[in-house]
Amino acid sequence: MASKKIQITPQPASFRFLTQRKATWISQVCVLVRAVTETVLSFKRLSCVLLLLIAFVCTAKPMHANEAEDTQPNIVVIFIDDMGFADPSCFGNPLVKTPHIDRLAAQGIKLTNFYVNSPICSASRVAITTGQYQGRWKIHSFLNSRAGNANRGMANYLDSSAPTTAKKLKAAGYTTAHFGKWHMGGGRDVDDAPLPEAYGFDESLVSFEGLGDRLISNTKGVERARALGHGKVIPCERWERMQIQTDRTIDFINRHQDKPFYVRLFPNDVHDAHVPRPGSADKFKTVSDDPYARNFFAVLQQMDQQIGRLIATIDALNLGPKTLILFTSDNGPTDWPRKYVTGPPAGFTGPYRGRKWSLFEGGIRMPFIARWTGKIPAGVTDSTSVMSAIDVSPTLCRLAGVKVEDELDGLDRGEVLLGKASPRARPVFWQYGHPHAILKGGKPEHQSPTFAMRDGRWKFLINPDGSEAQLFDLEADEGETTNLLSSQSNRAFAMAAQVSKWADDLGFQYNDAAPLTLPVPTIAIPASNQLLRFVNHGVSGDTSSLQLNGKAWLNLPAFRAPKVAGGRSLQIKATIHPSSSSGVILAHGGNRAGYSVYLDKGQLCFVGRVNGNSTVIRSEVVNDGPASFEAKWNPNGEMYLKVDGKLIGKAEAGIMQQEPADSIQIGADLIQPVGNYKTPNRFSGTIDNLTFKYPNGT
Ligand SMILES: [Ca+2]
Repeated sequence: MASKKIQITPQPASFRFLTQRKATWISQVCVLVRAVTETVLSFKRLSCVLLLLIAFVCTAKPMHANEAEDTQPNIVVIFIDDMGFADPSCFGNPLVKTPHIDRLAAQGIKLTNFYVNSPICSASRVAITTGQYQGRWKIHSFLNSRAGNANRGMANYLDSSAPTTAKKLKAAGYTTAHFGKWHMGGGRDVDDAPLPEAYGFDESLVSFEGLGDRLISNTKGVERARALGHGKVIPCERWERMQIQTDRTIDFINRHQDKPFYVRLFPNDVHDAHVPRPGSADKFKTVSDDPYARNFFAVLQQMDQQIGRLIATIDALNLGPKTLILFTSDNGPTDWPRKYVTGPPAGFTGPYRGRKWSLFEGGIRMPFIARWTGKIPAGVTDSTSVMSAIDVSPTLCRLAGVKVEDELDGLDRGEVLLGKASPRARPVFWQYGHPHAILKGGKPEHQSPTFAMRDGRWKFLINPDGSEAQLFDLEADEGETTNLLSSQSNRAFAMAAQVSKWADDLGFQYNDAAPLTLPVPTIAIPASNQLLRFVNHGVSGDTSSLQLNGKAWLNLPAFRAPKVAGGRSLQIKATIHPSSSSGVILAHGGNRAGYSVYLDKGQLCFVGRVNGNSTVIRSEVVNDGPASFEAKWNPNGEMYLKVDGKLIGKAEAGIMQQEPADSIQIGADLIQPVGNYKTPNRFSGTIDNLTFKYPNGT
């Protein structure tokens, strides 16, 4: 196995180089020894020995440098932000062309089974940077403010002791640089994150978020960034960022074309908001009636043009045969629930289910291109080999002849890049969601369980409590539509056991005693920028109108509940048509902390519980409605209730010190009652347009 690898990857190239170099030295030393021996016989040959000695000293060192340059490829990694699998036209964009990316693909290899390790920025960036699962560095989701990070059990930045490709290549003689989005720490109120140079980069120009010299494209952001210090803050327009980042990359390549270099171009495009150069979206009027979509296409096209400029530079310098170029994206395309109001959000996932924030394929399977002229076969598509972003670091290091530590999670996939398809020797695992992130997918069917695993053709997904277990055969069912849990239960059990072992290794909670259960019917309720998928126990209707018959209720498992303790604001709004005089509309409770809105003898009540003490605001009798209400709990501890737009009352409830213990229930309060009523206190009637608001960043 090991010898097979050595034959295929260019590691042997450097091995050959070492062997050749040693052979050269040995032959030169032999010549010297022979000459010295002969000299003993004849002092007349002293001048010859001196000449040989001079030749030896002069030729040995430069030979080393020249050969090293021949065997160490330049490396360019392009990591687009929020670009979907099918956004490049060579991966299936149905509406617009990306000719420069397509040309790169035609000159290299396309992988259609390449995965990032997270469906969100920071976490995905840590994995591709380190070659390790990001959970090892406690960066499970996007990096936020200190409080936002602490609430989710996350670090504020990538520890600078983490292994990185840049450190290893720099140690091997490469000149290194990072231009573009960083988002591995430094920004908002985090001013003590290490600069990119601490991770092995000789040069950098970052953007939101990172420290050191950085591009910032909004006025408030510029002020905030300047207040943080640590580098020059360069204001620019949003549509200028990628051109500047590409300019810097081109300048770096021009300056370092004679020695091995490693450069990362990580644009902020094509992340929303999509703000193209003024006027540049007009040409897409024939493609889409939606101005939002047109803006996206313009940003995508500008990104493609910058990629074209970069590749043209490399080719004009005749660096193609010496330069390995990787091109991919950090996670699937955006999926804000609010975008569905006017049309689908921007970005294409091809045949794949789910988008950003999802462990279904659309969130993590990315378009991937590798080009190395003369080394990587041109125009090839590998549609079987699984490769993951954690594999990028060991693969690049091996191709550069650099040692890779055993503790990396990633595998050397150099042979795949060089055109030899092969199965990945180990499964790939994912964790995204509770307790570090809330699923934000804009459609209920996009939201995935917390854990996922890909092994060969099989994909398995599961929650930490065994729920929503799903097994898919991706070769037969790339859209993840047919759950094989029941028909292939032994395979599912075996994969669940592997997920459990991996979760244990990474320090994630996972209850391996819980039975595997199938997904159950849910109804999604909007909550700020999220959809909360409540498990449906007999409720009729849909998101906009819930009909409860006195037995039906909805339940959001506690692990999915947005956090509310510690002075976060919360707001609940709905219009009710009650057919019973009492009953719980919504309760999120426990006997120490919680809140509930309920009807009591025809009066609407809002109760908050802090340290076991209840505070209640009670309305006049609303009879059978309709009555619209707004219940709000502010971060300063003040609650209020409005009915039909009129303020009913305010109260000082204080601040919950701990999260409510139970799940969130609609239409009943089944475990520990929050209010002064008896469980289950079921509601009959209709609840229309129920929405929550919770703070962002949970
Ligand atoms: Ca991203």
